[in-house]
Amino acid sequence: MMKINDQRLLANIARYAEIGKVGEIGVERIALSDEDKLARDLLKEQMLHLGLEVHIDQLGNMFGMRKGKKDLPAVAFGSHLDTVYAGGRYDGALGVLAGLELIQSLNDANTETDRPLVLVNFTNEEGVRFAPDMMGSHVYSGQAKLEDILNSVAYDNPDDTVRSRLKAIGYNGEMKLGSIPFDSFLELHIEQGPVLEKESVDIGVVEMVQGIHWTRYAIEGEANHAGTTPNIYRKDAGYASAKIIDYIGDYSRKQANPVLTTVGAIAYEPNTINIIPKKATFSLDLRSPDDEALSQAQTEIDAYINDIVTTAELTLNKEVLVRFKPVHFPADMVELVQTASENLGLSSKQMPSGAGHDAQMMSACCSSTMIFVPSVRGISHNIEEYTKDEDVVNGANVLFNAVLSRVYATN
Ligand code: HGY
Ligand code: MN
Ligand code: MN
Repeated sequence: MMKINDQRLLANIARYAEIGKVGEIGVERIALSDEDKLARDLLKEQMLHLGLEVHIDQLGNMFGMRKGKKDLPAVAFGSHLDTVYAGGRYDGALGVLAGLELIQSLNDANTETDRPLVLVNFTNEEGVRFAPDMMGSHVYSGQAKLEDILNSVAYDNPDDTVRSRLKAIGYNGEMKLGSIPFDSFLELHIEQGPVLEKESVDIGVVEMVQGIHWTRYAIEGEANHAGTTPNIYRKDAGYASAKIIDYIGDYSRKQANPVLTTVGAIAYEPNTINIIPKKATFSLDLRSPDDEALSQAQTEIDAYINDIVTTAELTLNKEVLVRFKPVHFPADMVELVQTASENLGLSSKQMPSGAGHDAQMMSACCSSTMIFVPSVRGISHNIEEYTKDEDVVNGANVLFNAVLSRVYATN
């Protein structure tokens, strides 16, 4: 079994965590921001230092290619360097930097492989400023049109588009998406949930990723005076949205159905103590491993929203942002990770992923799978996000050996 250089990987993770540092251990590196650029520039420099061919595609996805002895489709691995607001240092970066480390370890050992290796940093996995999430891998795998995505507008600034920000940070690459053929894609990632830590298991062998629906709603009523307007004359967008958000929360809690519902973002206009809200905008994030249950939840929640809006004589604008189906990874890829974990003497558990990932998108174009390592207290998308050094190293070694078991051409 080959092993990575533990201290070098841990030092590199700490180095990237300084880019967009928040508090003690947190990181905020929003996609296509200046911080994202700094991290990308460092990755490019390190890729070149390792002798990799660096390619940037038209959506800013970054590829570091290590040639193989044969001209075959590449074994790819990686993740994303962007984070959520007030996020952590491991979500995404772990997969990219463990990939960089395994390449450096192969260079140290002067080991050649039949297949080329490609390290990938996908653009805008988090989707927090520009929808959809998993943007770079979603387009790379042919599931959305590049032009549509380049025109995606930032939630918080209509002047910023994906196209304008890619240009601003110098990552509006030339390479057509999908020009590097992949044999497979492997992603090491923190679990971002409590299971592995609770069950004291070293490695999560991910079998599937649940489906995701993202929608944004804007309800419009009429601003009016909080003191002079009797209830019967009110067109109160705030009150309507409160009833809806209560229904959405109950939907996931009251029924024994496998759907998680989250209203993560909400905004009132004019958002003033003595004015009845004219407008209420809120997001809806639905997750389920069961696509039927996901569609059913979307239908029922939309019906409830329409009913509330109509009865209160308000207006509604609904924007569909994401409709990603659950994805099951191929058994042979899951087996690869299972075997690598066992060969390294690590305990493992086959499990689903609650979060969306680039591997979920890459499944549409090549054999993909994921490796999880424990999240302390199951915390993620939070500046307290933490994974122990030994778990970081375990995950990187499993990725290393899973990749090695795929790089020798069978034919
Ligand atoms: O939303 C997700 O599950 C991922 O973090 N983008
Ligand atoms: Mn992630
Ligand atoms: Mn994330």
